[in-house]
Amino acid sequence: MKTVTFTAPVNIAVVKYWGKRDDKLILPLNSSLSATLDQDVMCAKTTVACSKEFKESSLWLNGKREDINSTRIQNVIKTIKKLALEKNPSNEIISWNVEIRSCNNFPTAAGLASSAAGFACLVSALANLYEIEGDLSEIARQGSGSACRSVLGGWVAWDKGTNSKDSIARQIADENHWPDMRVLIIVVNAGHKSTTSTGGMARSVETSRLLELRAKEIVPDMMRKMEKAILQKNFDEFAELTMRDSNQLHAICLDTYPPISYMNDTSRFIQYVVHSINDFHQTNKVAYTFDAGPNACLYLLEENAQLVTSLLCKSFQIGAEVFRGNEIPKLNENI
Ligand code: 2P0
Repeated sequence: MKTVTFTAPVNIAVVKYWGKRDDKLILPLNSSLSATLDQDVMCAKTTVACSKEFKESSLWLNGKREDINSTRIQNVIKTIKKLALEKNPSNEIISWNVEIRSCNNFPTAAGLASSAAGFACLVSALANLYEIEGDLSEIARQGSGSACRSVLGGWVAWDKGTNSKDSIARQIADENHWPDMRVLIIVVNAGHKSTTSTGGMARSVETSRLLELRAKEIVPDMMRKMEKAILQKNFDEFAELTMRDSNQLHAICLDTYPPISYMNDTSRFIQYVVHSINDFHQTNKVAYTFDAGPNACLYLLEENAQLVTSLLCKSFQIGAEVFRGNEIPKLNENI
């Protein structure tokens, strides 16, 4: 029997991936860019074991048995076993059944990049089990698109590429590049989202003309600007681009037919508070971004963390008053 355990971090995109041009290989319509988070806070942990004694292969997610024969899991396992066979045809463990046990230390399928961390982790663990070396992002991508960005640390671009080999992750700056950058995650709802990312983006590809425009005209320019803002550590510019890109994703979701709403009233309240804080200070102190769920990811610098968190808390207290039917206070004057 051979066992390995790996952890892999979540990544939060600032230029979002939304839409595939090839569903099987998971090739995206547009390039995307994200920051990989520190993995001691949010990560997936996966143990893979293989043994001659195992009667069958099995998959366990957060303690619950799941179908190991799902296409994506099988694509990943088969690709890695094929590489392992090419490397060492006499490696007998390749023919043994595997047991995969994975868990997240944060809400699963709540729009917090759980599949990204999960597949990045699975691919790293399997590669280690079968002693495969080299770039793993192409394989992770075939498990879940955004997973290819989680195999690298720091600021990571996923170039849309022209084929499977070059549609991979590229580190644009390492984890030490912007040491005072922080991400604050506000869990608005930890439940499973009603429209999966995969289903949502397929519907957008079919029905949204805005998505076509975004992929062709907008993202290439956005990628250049975002990369530059990150390399120059220009927070004001970075924040505006991040918020615009998030808003565009959710505009596309509304342009999808039937429309998809991932953000809820609490998400929009957070969006409003962030703009109020930035307007009041006449510069961007904080940026929101929302994935395929209502939860908010806020990017901010360490020096503003206390200011922003206390203003958010105050705003939620005011919000509760409003909810009770009291008059809407002017937020700027209250903070
Ligand atoms: C992103 N999301 O760039 C965007 C923003 C959600 C919104 O990547 O079908 O779970 O497995 O390739 O990777 C979520 O999509 O979708 C995602 P599949 P995935 O982070």
